[in-house]
Amino acid sequence: MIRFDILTLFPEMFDGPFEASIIKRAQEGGFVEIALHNIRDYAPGKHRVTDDTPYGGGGGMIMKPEPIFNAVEAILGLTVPDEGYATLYAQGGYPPIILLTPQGRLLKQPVARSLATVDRLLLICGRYEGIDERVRHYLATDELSIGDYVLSGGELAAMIVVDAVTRLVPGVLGDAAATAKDSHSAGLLEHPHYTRPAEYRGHGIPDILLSGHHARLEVWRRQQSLLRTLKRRPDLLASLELSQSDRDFLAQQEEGD
Ligand code: 6GU
Repeated sequence: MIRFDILTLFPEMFDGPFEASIIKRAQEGGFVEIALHNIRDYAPGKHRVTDDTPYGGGGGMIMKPEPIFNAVEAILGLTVPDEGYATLYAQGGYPPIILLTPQGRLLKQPVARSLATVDRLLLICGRYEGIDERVRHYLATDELSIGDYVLSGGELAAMIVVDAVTRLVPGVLGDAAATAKDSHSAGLLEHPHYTRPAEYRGHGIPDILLSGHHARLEVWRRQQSLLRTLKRRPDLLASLELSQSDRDFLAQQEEGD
């Protein structure tokens, strides 16, 4: 069981995506728990102000540190020491606090796998204009980005983190083998898939799928994965440990070009 605590100014954004499909089932099955916290509820004062203009000018609004520190302290039931949360985190028994920001390290499958090993995760959704640097420095234990493009806020990124991690929690997907074979798990893109009918609008399917030769089918699938990865994402191949037969097959493709 993993518990996600999501700190956001827009909790309503999460309603749809978390109420459907795998994430819904994972919550119902007790595999994950998702708690949404509105940062505004932790802002002091009658007006519950969560942002302010940047020191030194330059325009745009910056998320204030106080509501976020208050929220973390209330949610975790602790006081963040002056030296920062990292000193607590290093003692063990405290959850990671992840800031979603385009400046973070890139979310890749190994990052998701490593997050799936913890029992609690705090996700802080920044907004693009910016977040006071002291949140980064004294609260966050990690910063994640989901890709090299700019979103208006960390909310969609947080949903993606929750999805990528949830499907790795044992029991969430029926078939453990399916997860292992997924694109990027093996570091390769997936081979093509087909289902019935065997002929659709005059388009057939590869003969091997109807042949009943299971060993040959596995070879075909592996080669299709390799071929797809070579053509679409050669960068992925570079960082993989391939078997001799994989390398022979790929070498053959390069000759054919
Ligand atoms: Cl985590 N946040 C924002 N605002 N933009 C992003 C992102 C995160 N990841 C990629 N672009």
